[in-house]
Amino acid sequence: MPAKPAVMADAIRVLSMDAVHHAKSGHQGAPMGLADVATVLWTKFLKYDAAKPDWADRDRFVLSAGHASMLIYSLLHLTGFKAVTMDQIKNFRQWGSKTPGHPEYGHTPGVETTTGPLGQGIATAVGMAMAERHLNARFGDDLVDHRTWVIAGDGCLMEGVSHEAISIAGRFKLNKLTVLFDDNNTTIDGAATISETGDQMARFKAAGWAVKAVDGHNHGKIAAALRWATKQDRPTMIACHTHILKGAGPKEGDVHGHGYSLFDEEATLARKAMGWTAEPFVVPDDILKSWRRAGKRGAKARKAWEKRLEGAEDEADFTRAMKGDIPKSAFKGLEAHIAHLIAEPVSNATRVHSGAALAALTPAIPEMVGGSADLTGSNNTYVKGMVPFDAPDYAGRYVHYGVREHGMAAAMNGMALHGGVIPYSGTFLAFADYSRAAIRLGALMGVRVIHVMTHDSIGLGEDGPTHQPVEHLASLRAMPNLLVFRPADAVEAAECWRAALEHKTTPSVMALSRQKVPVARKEAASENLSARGAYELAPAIGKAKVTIFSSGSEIGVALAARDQLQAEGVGTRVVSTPCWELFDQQDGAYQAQVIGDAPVRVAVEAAVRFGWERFIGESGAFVGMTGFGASAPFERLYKEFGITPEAVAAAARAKLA
Ligand SMILES: Cc1ncc(C[n+]2csc(CCOP(=O)(O)OP(=O)(O)O)c2C)c(N)n1
Ligand SMILES: [Mg+2]
Repeated sequence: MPAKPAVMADAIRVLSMDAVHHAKSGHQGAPMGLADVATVLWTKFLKYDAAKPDWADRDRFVLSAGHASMLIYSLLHLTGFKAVTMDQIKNFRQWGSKTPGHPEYGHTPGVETTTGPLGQGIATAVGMAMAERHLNARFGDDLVDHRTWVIAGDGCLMEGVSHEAISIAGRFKLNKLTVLFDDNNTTIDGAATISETGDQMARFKAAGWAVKAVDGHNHGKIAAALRWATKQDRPTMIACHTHILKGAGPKEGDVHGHGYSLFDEEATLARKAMGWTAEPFVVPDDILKSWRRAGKRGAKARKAWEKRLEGAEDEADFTRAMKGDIPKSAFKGLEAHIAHLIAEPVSNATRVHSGAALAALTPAIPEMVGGSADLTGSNNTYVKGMVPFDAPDYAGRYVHYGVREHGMAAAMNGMALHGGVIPYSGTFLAFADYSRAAIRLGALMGVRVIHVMTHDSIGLGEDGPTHQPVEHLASLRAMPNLLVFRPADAVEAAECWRAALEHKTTPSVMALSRQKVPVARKEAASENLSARGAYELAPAIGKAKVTIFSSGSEIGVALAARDQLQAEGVGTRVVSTPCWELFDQQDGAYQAQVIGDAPVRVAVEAAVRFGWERFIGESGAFVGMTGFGASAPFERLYKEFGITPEAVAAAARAKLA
C-alpha cells in the first residue's frame, strides 16, 4: 500500500532529527516545518528524475534557506538520488561527506546552487528562471520548458538582495518562477516580528508577482496553491504558514526553534506522536517505496525529452551550449581583431577596447548574454545589434538589470548554473563591494561569469573618491578561484576576454579604465600572453638592473619610466601583470624568468600596495595609492598622488643607489 503523504513528510522530519542529533550540529527546525510543503512539491509538481540529476529540462529546485540542508538531503535520499545514501545522511556535516552543513553545488548531485548566505538562493534562482526563458526562446518548448522553485525563509526575505531579485523577476514577468516562503515567524533571535513587521505578500505584489497564502501543513491546500502557481502569467510567491519544528510536540512552533536540537526524550516523544517506530536512520519499506516512486515520476517525461532532443535540428548546438563548450570558430573574429590592432594600433580607454573585443565575440558565441547595472554607456558592455532581454519572447541577449549590482551578480550565477548561457555584465569597480557576496559564491561554485568592472582607479577623475576604487583589486585578488584581469591596452583586453571565456569553472573580473591609455603591445605574439598572467612586455636594453611591474592603465607610466631610466643607461625591463591568478598557475621556470634577476624591482599601480610583494619582494619599491583618492581631472590626480614616470624612475634610482 502506498504510504500516506503525511507519513512521507514525517520521513523527512525523522531523518532530519536523526542526522542533526547524530552530528550534534545543524538545524532540524526548518526541515521539520517545511516537510509538508516539500513533500507535495517533490511528489506531485517538481519535474525531475532522480536517476538523471543533470537532465537539462528538469525543474530547478533552490533551497534558499540553506541552513535547512537536511530538508534537501532527506529529499535526495528518499527519492533515490544515488549519491545520497543513508550512510551520507549519517555522515551529515562530516569531513568528505556528500551532506555538508549547507548545500554545495558540484558537491552533491541534485543540489542546483550553493546556499547558506541568506538571500543568495532566491537571487540566483531568478537567473535560472531568466536562462530558462531565454533558452526556451532560442530552442523552443520541445527542448526547454521547465520551472524554478525556491524555498526561502524570513531571513532570505529580510536580506536586501531579495529586493533586487524580486524586482528583476517581476519586471521580466518570470512566470516560471515560484517562491515558497516559509512563513514561520521565526529567525535565530526569536520571533521574526522582533525585526520585521512588513507585509511580504504586499511587497511581492508591488513588484509584479502573483501572491497567495496557504496553510503549509495542509497537503490539499498546498497542492492547490502550487497548481495555481503554474497557471500565472507572472512570478508567484506562496506564503506557507508553517510551524518550525512541526511534529516536535511542545517545541513545535517555538520561536527559539531555529537551531534547537531535540533532546533524546523529546525526540522519542516526537517519534511516538508521529507513530514512527523504526530505529534511527531506518525508513520503513512502504514509505521508502512511495518516495522512490516519486523519484521516478519524471522518468517518462525525461525519456520523451531525450527522444525529442535526438531528432531535433538543434541537437548538437543545444548539447554543446549546455555543456558550456564554446563554438569551434568562436575566436576567429577575435584573432582577426587582434591582427588588425597590431597593424593599426588604437589608443583608447580599456573599457572601449573591451567593448571592441565583445563586438568580435558576441556574434560568434550565441551563449553570451550581456548586461549592465544601469551603466551601459560607461561599461561598454552593449554590442550594436543586441536586443534587450524582455517578455514576452526573451530572445534578447542584453539585460537591463537596473541599479542592482548584487542581484545582477547573483542572477548571473544562476544563469551560468542553469547552463546554456555565458553571462557577463557591468558596473563600476568601486561597486564590486555591492556584488561581492555573489562573486564569492560564484567563485566557490566555480561558474563562468564575467564581471565587467570599469572606472577601475583614480583615473576615472572627477567623480572623486566615492567612485575611485583603491583597495578593490587587492580584495578581489585575495578571493580564491576568481580571475582578476586588468588589461593594459586593446590587445590585452582581447586576450583577457579570451582567457576568461576559456576558463569554464572560474568567474572573472575585467577591471577596465575610464581614461585613454597608450598602446602597449605593438608586435604580434605567437600565444595569448595575457593568459600567462604576467609576461615581459619590454626587455631591458643592456643588462637589466631594474624591473618595473605594472598592470592596466599604469603600464603607460611604467613604459615612460623605463624610457627615462634607459636614457640614463640603466637597463630597465617592464613586466605586464594582467592576471595574477593565472601567473600563479604557470610553472616555476616561467615565473622565475618573468620575475627576472634584476637587482631592483619596482611596481606601479594606481591602487594600494597590498599583495604586490608577490612581484617585488620585501625590498621592492611600490608607487601607488596609500589612501582614498580625490575629485579632479585624472592627469592632476596622478600628479598629486605621485603616480608618474618620474616617481617610478626616482624610486628605482633610490634603490640602485
Ligand atoms: C547573509 C547571512 N546572514 C546571516 C546568516 C546566519 N543565519 C543563518 S539562518 C539565520 C536566520 C534564519 O531565519 P529564517 O530564514 O527565517 O530561518 P528559520 O529560523 O525559520 O529556519 C541567520 C541569521 C546567514 N546564513 N546568512
Ligand atoms: Mg523563519
